Amino acid sequence: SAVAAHAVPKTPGGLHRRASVPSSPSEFDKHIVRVLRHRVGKDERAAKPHDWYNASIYALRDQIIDAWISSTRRTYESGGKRVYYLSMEFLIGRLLRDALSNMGMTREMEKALAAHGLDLAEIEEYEPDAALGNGGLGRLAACFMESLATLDIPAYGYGIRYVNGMFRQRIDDGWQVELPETWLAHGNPWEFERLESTYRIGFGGEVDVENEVAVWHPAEQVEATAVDTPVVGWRGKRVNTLRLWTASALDPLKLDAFNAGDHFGALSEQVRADSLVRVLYPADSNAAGQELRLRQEYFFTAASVQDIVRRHMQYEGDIHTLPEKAAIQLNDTHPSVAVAELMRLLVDIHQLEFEDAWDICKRTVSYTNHTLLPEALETWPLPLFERLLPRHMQIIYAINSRILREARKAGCDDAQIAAISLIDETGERRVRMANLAFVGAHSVNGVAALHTELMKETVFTDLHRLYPARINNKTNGVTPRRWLQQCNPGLTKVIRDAIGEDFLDDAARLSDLNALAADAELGERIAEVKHANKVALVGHIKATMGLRLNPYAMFDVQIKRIHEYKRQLLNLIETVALYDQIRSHPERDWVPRVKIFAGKAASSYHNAKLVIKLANDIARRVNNDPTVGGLLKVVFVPNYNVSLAEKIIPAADLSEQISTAGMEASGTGNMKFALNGALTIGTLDGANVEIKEHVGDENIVIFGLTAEEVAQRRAGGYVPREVIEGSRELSQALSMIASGVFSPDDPNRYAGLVGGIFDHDWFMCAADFESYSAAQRQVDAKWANKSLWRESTIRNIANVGWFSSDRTIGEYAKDIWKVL
Ligand code: B1N
Repeated sequence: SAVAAHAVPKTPGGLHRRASVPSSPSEFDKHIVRVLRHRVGKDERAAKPHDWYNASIYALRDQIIDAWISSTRRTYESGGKRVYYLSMEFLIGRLLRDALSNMGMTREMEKALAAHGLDLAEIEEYEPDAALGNGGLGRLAACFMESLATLDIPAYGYGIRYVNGMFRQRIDDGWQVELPETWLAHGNPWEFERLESTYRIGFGGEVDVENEVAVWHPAEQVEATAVDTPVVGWRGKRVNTLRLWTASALDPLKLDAFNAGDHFGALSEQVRADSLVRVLYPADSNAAGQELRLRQEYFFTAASVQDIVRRHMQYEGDIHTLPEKAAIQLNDTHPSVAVAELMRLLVDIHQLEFEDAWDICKRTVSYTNHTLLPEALETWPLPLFERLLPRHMQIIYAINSRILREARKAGCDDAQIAAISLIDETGERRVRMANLAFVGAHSVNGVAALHTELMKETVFTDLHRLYPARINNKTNGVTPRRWLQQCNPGLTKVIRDAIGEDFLDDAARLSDLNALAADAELGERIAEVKHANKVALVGHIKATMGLRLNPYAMFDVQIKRIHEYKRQLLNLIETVALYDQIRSHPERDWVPRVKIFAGKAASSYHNAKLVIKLANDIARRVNNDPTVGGLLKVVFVPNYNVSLAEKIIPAADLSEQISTAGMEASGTGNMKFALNGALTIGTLDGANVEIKEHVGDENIVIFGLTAEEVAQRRAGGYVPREVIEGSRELSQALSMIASGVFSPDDPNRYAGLVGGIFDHDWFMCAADFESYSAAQRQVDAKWANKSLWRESTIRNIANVGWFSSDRTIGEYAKDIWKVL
């Protein structure tokens, strides 16, 4: 009985309103109570907050399902092309607020809950984060899913339903401790298991040729079953599907073995299947080299490709039209094996000629590269690949000989051939997943302008020469629904009062704020919202960590995965230098700062974990030093995740985006901060370059070597020791850290970390220190000029609408998928 939201007319003022009845407060309230009784099984008086939480989601879900079904039907009837986004990671976080807001039902839910003495904000806290991702790559996939629905593009996200997503981080005595996160422990009211969408996935075995057709006889098989979650677009226009695969054994319990007393052996197949979907590999911008990871990749990719082909055959009945009806986007190389799997289905099952199959494959598949870090480029030892996927190995050889023939014909020399080959022959032979994705796709895109140029010049030089039209850029974006409207309702309201509502449907319209950039009253109102957000964060940190912070201080924030290239260490060294300066000259008018850090380190990444300990060691010393008083505080907030980001970003004054130039493919946190009115201090790396172009040089603080300069310094005898000796501040800060000022219990703790900077300084912390430090003083000066700071804040908000993932997805849709 719900009104399909996409049918809601647009009133002349540009305002969408829900038509009426089903969601009038009392009706919706009654619905929640009915759901509480019949689905949750609780009486109003006996219901605990968690029961209300479940009832709220179920009630809302009922409305979503109606829109979901009508979206699916609409796609089917239009016979349009579908987009399939294959990703190892979807970092979606909580869904309740997002779904409510996009369905236009936030107020109704608030009122309904209030009628029972409940606060929506408190109910929301019961929802666990769906943390099926590490960082930027996974969060991008989540933003893209939301924008696809918003742009009314029929799309499916395909991934793995990890039982344990990203680990929970506890800080014990300053050290990171990883604990399993059990997000499914209390059930997941958002998901729908689709038993009818089950596929067999094989591993190992051998390949025979029967009647001139290759037949793969896998040694093992598991079943992949679909679990669907609805993804609601803005204003409930469309509801798409996130389809995550779970695994089970064909024969979950071998009863004869069990009855014979082998109780564990009887369950071993199910245990093997479970292991495929048990954990997310907690490595960000780092390749995870274990066999289980390759099994995970093939498991979800094969299930997805089979599902796509099955759907296509069901609706179209002709495999040749696949490229007109399906676009498969590979989110990095993790699903690269899709190229070989699709070829296998086309050649072995649908019996197409290799050349026809190859043409269909290329026209269907496209690939996004997210990193140039050599350690993150996936390659698999050939013997492992061959043992696990013997037929795919044959297909890869066949593709390779075709590609290398093309390369020879185009005049490539031996070195170029070796670089293009799908097999790395330099040491132990390995399969190059990036080359496989590149050749099997019609489009290969980078995620920021600089990154895309560097792709052409570095990892893909020779493939780019051979296929010069293939590489293109799609600068990342973030969804302004979650990253402005939902996380910062205060700012949203101020903007709406200032320029009206158009920006809610088109983030580019935030530019209307430019006319008011110098408006003191607007500046004041935005500052008030920022202050309120800071007070809220101060309350959260007090409640969770017991630390008291001053909301009038500048909140200087670096929150992201802990990685050497992201240079949390540079920030910490500068923090120590500042601390030292304040102690020597406490009489100067220092700008009070709170340095906020948060982020997880991969469990096996020693230096990253040491950086976390260092942040905590520095915090303990600085925060308890009466001579710096309230001028400097350092805080490492544990267990960074999407929900924590939603609390911290709206409260930030300064956004730290300080990676070594050339190493951060794009960054997306940088966009979220600017959208919430923080100024960026950053290097000319990733999307920072484009943020600078959009907000203007006056409204961002840039420092450090450029990517080109970094490459030059690395090539030509960079001697960090000389740089360090040339800077008193830097030498002093490094010697404080190295000598145990912050680690009196273990004075040598940081000797190795600091030694690395003296010896090689691969990430150029020393080279960029002076420039960074000077940039920080520039930030101080700007902060001291209140009206200047406020104007910059407005200029940032006004000019980053372009970084909406709606714009990004619009470009993918037009240029790559051809669906708009
Ligand atoms: O992808 C993000 C970018 O904004 C970031 O700059 C980039 O670092 C990030 C292996 C990765 N690149 N590569 C990964 C993640 C998991 C894994 O197992 C690599 N993540 C990025 C979105 O484009």
